[in-house]
Amino acid sequence: MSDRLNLAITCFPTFGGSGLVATEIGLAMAERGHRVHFIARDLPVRLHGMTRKVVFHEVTESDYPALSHSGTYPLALASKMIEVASYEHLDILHVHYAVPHATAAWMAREVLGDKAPRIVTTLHGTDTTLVGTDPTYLPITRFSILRSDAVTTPSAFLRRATWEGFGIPETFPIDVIPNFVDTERYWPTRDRAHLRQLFPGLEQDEPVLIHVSNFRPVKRIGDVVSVFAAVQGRRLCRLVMIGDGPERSPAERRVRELGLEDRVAFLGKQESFVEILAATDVFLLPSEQESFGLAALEALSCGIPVVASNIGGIPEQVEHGKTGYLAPVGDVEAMAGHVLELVREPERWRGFSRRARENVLERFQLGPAIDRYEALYRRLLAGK
Ligand code: GMT
Repeated sequence: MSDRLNLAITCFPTFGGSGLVATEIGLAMAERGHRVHFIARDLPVRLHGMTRKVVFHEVTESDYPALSHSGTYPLALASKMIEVASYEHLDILHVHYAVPHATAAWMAREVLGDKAPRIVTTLHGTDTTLVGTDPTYLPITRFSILRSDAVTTPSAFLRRATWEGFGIPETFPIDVIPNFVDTERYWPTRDRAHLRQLFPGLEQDEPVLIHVSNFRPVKRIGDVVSVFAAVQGRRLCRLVMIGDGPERSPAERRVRELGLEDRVAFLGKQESFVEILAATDVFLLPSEQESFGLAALEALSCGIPVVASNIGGIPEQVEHGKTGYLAPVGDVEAMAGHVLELVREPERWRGFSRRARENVLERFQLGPAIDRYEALYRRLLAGK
């Protein structure tokens, strides 16, 4: 085995933490001199403009009518994995999401036999807590997890949920490799000019809250609006909403009904929004479930305190009373109270902001996380 690894990564190319984590791993491995391939339906969001560093292989499905309606993506993906593994002599196939990616990887390995790469599966939560344990998919998700050569999760919460949700014995090893953030890119700049472009009448000391997600029901977008409305009733403030999904329209409607449309900016999907994020005051994440909550980590890295629900992997990154506040799911009043404590007390806010950044630098930097993935790949190839 040479020092230079031949690695392929499969992820969903859509907006979402799993695709971002997969892309960052691939780019960082390429920076370290490894040969990196991405096998996906489309170019992952943050890979745009970076493709000279890695090789992209597009998965295309047949447009034959009988096939195009029968969910052939896993088969097309497995075939592409076989092709890339054979031509490129892959060492490692790192898939993000058990269904259908680990399943496709297992199919590819069955076909490739001795020449198959080792399969690393990183679970991200939705595949385990929401979809995987649905009886429709449970047997195949469980099988795909168990057949992987190594499995990782971004939080201890998700490791436990995987063991318990699938009836997998705790002796089955799952490595917790926390998600990470590029702390050079997510930097505490606090340049309010970006916010004044969104809200021309913004006062100098007017707090700005922010939420970033895919606006699915699990994010409880209604609670984001309710927390904002409750804070706004006691202290004038603004809200920036970044992302899109099924809950966006209802949220926009509610904001209009409340007469708050001039105080809320819905920006939709944004490839890069770090300057805006870094200039805001509090990040809101009142989700029903979150295996990790990568968007909150990006905020903490910019020194923005987080007010979130006390569920899933969030307490593993947000320290209650130190870098943010956690409250029970749906407790809008408690969350609004916490936001008010932060925006009314600048000294408290500064302490939270400083500790948030320090904590990220200490525990969630990109380099050490990539070291852990690389060590895992090498351990598998050494047969340990
Ligand atoms: O629901 C989302 O936010 C999208 C989903 C994804 O596929 O990216 O996010 C999951 O993976 C992220 C990266 O590990 C985690 O930060 C999110 O917490 C997780 N979402 C859920 O568990 C609901």
